[in-house]
This record gives sequence, C-alpha cells and structure tokens, in this order.
Amino acid sequence: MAIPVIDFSKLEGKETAETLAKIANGCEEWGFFQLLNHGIPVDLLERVKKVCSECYKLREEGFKESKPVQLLNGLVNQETEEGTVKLLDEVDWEDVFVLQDDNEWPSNPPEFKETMMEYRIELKKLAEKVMEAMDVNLGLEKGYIKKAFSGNGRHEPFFGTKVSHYPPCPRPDLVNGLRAHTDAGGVILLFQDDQVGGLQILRNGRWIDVQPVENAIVINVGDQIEVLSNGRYKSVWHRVVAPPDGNRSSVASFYNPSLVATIAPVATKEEACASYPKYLFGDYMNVYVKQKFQPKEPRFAAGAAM
Ligand SMILES: O=C(O)CCC(=O)C(=O)O
Ligand SMILES: [Fe+2]
Repeated sequence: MAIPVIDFSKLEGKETAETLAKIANGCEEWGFFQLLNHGIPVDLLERVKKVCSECYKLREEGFKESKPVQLLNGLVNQETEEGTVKLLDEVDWEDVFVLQDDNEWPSNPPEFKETMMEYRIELKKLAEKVMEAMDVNLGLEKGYIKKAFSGNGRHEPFFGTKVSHYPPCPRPDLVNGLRAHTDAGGVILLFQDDQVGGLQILRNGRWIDVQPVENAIVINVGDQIEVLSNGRYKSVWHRVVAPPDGNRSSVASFYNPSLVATIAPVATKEEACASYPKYLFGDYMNVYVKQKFQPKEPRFAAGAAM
C-alpha cells in the first residue's frame, strides 16, 4: 500500500476533474499524498538539497554534543547494567532549525540564504494552489482557506520552513528520529530525502512508509484543516524512524494560520453539526507546544477553553 502520487500539472487542462478527485481522495482517505510536476524547478530542488546538506556538515560536530546523543549514551550504559530499558520518550534523534521571514538564517554555505529564499517563495505559491484545490473540493469559494488563515485578510498567514537532518543512529530501537505526532497547522509541504526513508504514517492501526519519490513534494493535512473542514479531512499521525545508517534530510514547509486568526469549522447547514470548537490559532499553539506528541482531541478543547 503506497501513499497516492498525483500529477499536479493535470490540475489544469482536460483532466482537472480527475485530478481534483485524486486530491480529494488524498485528503479524505489518507491525510497524505505526493505531488509530481508541481512546478518547482528540478534545478532549484537540487540546489536546496546541496545547500542543506552542506549546512548540516557544518553543524555535524555540534550534534555529537547534543541532548539526544547524551541521553542515548546514558541509556545504553543503563542497559548494560540493568539488562532492559525503555525507548527514550523525551527527545528526537534529529538536528533542526526553522527559517521564517523574520529570524536569523545560517550564513554558510554562502548560497544557502539565496537558495532557500527562492525555495520558500515557490513553496508558498504551491501551498496556496493546493489550498485552492481543497477549497473547490470542500465546496468553498476559492481563496476561503487562505482568507481564514489570514483573519479575513487582515494578517499574514505563518509560513515556516524546517530544515531537518536525522544522522545515522546506533540504536534506532531506543530512540525515534521524530516521535509520532500530527502537525499543528494548515498545509505541510515536505521535500524528503529520496535515498534514506524513514517517514511513516499511521493507517488503520499500522505504520506504513511514505515511499521516497524523487523530486516529489509530500503534502499533508494539519490539525487546522481538520477543524476548518469539520473533520472531512483528517490530520494523520506520522513519525520518523531514526536511520540505522545513512543520513536522512528533509525540508518541511508549514503554511499555517496567523496566530491571531480565528479557526472554526466551515458553516455546516445545521450549526449543531459542527464537531469542532472555534478558537484563536495562537491559543491552540500554546497548548500544542506542550502536547505535540499526545492525541489531538484534548488540544482542540483546551484551545477553545482559553
Ligand atoms: O522529516 C520528516 O520527514 C517529517 C517531519 C515532520 O513530520 C515535521 O516536521 O512535522
Ligand atoms: Fe510532522
């Protein structure tokens, strides 16, 4: 069983209806799908891979001193003494940093900033196109989700890009690359390693691989799209298994509401049918940062209660 792979270029032309239907199926039945021919030039993707990998090489020594390495070493020593130990549940075997419009970015390699700026512009456009396809599929006016995420056009939606590396892990049985979670925001666009796998989604009670597809962009539904669609689209649990050998890299871009945008289910014919509360996205995020690796349902309630 494989995550649906969709040719996004067919959204325009004779196969619009079929392509929209494939996207609807990806959102409703999977929460994850992959896009090919998404319009991001392959040459740009190649440059992104290169600058991110060079950037990680400059940070590699730092990872050796990091908390996951220290905790895993401690756990392995404990195992030697006590025989059995439990999986580490408070850290992830990853090196990450986030790029936003207004934070500090690595200045090395020298091409990093320029390449990632170009990449983010393209990815943001792609996110908005994907959201428009969701609008149409949900029977909403084109631009509805973007407008909701921007508090009716009054604020900028949040757009962040997380650059991750999962270094080779001596004991993937004792630590996750990234613990299981659902994503907090709206639409997530992931450029994942095409050599080293490890991303898995929970489907019908089983973990299945998000198969690496060269130059594809993996799209997934975040918690806010679940709420806005009144549960028609579901944010799906996923995790990254730490690579036993090989270095996994990924670049995840998050198109989220502005922190001051109100998120609520789309008006259903009968208001009483709304299965989700209404809240400020910022309040939801305050809960999410503390409960990211826990079930999402109590987060919705807690966000609304603030
Ligand atoms: O690195 C990956 O493949 C997935 C990352 C992810 O799930 C996240 O950053 O939320
Ligand atoms: Fe995620």
